[in-house]
Amino acid sequence: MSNKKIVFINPPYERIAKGYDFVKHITNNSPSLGLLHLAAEVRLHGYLPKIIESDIFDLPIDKVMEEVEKESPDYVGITLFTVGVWNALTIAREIKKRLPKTIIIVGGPHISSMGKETMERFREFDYAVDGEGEKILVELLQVLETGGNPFSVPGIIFRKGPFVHQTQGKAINKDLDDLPMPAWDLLPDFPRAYIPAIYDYPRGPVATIAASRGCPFHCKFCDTSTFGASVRFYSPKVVFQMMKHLRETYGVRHIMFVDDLFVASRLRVTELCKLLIESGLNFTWSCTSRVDTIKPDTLELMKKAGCWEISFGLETGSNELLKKMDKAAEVEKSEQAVNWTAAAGIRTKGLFMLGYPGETVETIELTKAFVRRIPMTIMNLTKFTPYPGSPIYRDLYGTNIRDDHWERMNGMNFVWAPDGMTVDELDRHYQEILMSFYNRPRLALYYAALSIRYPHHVLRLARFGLGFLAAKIRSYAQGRHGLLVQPGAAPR
Ligand code: B12
Ligand code: SF4
Repeated sequence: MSNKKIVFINPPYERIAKGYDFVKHITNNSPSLGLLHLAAEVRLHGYLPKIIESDIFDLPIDKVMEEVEKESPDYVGITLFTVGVWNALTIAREIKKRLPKTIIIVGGPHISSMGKETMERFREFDYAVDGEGEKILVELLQVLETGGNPFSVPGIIFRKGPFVHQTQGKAINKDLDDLPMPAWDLLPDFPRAYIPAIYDYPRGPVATIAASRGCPFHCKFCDTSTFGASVRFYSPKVVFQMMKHLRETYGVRHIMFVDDLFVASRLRVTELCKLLIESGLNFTWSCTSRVDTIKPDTLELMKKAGCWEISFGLETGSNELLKKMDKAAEVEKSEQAVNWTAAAGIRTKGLFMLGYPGETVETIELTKAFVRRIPMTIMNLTKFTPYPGSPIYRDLYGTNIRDDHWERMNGMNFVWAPDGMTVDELDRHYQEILMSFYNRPRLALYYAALSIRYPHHVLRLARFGLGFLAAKIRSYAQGRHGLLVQPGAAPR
């Protein structure tokens, strides 16, 4: 058993443009579940973990550093999404300057997809873990402490002399039930500070759970490099125990299942639903599903068990584009799934994407018509981004894609435009698609009713509105004449 300190960091990343901080009042503030799992596992082996959630608490890099220096840990573990790489690097540089003995370990989706390249490029990271980190991180820490040979640890990347080495294998947990429960107790101000996007849950407190890992599909825009194609599930009993723990310890009332394919196994979903119904705990919950894994009878049972919303990756209203994405789905099937979901009394959140290669004005018109036609309740439109680890990244890399776009890869910037379209045009269509969905009396009535039933959403909206107003006034006071106009730029 070790008693060494390890500080885990979810680095800050750009998800809100400067001057738009007030948007935080309405956006998703989910913690890094990965860090919660890692912290729980290392704690089992005697390590003393701490978690810094810089984005949720608006901590800029100097504040993150203050906290790290205060702890003076033996190890720092940083979770890397592509969008957070540069900020993680700045943090690592500062740690190397101020705490030269601290060993820096990185992992997460960016490492699972681009581990070797990242380690070759950034000497500030000492070790990287490829894939699911729980067991391998502990193995690595033990080797580091006993002066063992890192070549004996599978699935890691490290530097020895001038060379970067990658050991065989990729970390994967075959039996999820073996893992300790995520260390929610280590999250500062949990669950209060970790609220999802406005109107995306009925009432809090809210927590996230990944009830399975892996996805066998190969949609070309999706980065599946961390969990791979083999799907592994927690047993329904263990998922239920986690939910019960969250209710009894923190009063959590709504769960967001973040697994890629929550409904992949009807048997398991049915079993979990039965446990929830029998328990009388009255949880509400939301999950994701493919359109082809859902059936009316399962939906009916899910509704009875508290299912409030299902997110479907609908992507576009064009079959041609779905084919180009290798989505293995059709618009007609999507429509049927959304209709079934609405008929069961469950909300549909449609996940869409704009600007995928092959997008044209015609495919955009099909999407606009589609979003107005289906009984969807909430829409999430991302700007197509070729994330490293996705098959499309490999197709496009070397053409317009450059890694200096990393810090902009948050789904809210167009870092690439399809042939025949400019980013400005795409931005205009982006607004139009959202307006064609939201700007309808049916939706306005629905949200008015929801606000009356769950008034805390209105409070969030009011804070957002006040923030917007204050930012606008500030921008005029500083001579910017608008939020996006930089000082010195001519007013538009
Ligand atoms: C929930 C979720 C979110 C949540 C929570 C984010 C968070 N910080 O965890 C929210 C909504 C905030 C979010 C936002 C974004 N997300 Co997101 N998200 C997910 C989702 C659906 C599940 C993540 C999860 O909880 N998994 C379960 C936990 C246990 O796994 P994990 O976090 O990956 O951690 C494991 C390993 O990665 C590894 N590991 C992780 N960190 C570390 C650190 C060390 C030191 C070690 C050793 C190991 C290690 O070990 C962990 C335990 O096994 C995934 C899809 C997926 N299949 O993973 C996408 C995914 C991670 N998101 C993605 C993206 C792009 C984003 C956004 C940039 C934009 C967007 N589209 O929303 C933002 C940026 C967020 C940020 N930087 O924090 C991409 C990442 C691609 C990439 N290469 O960067 C994914 C993979 C979706 C996809 N298939 O394309 N997301
Ligand atoms: S988009 Fe969904 S179905 Fe497609 S590969 Fe990604 S997780 Fe799997």
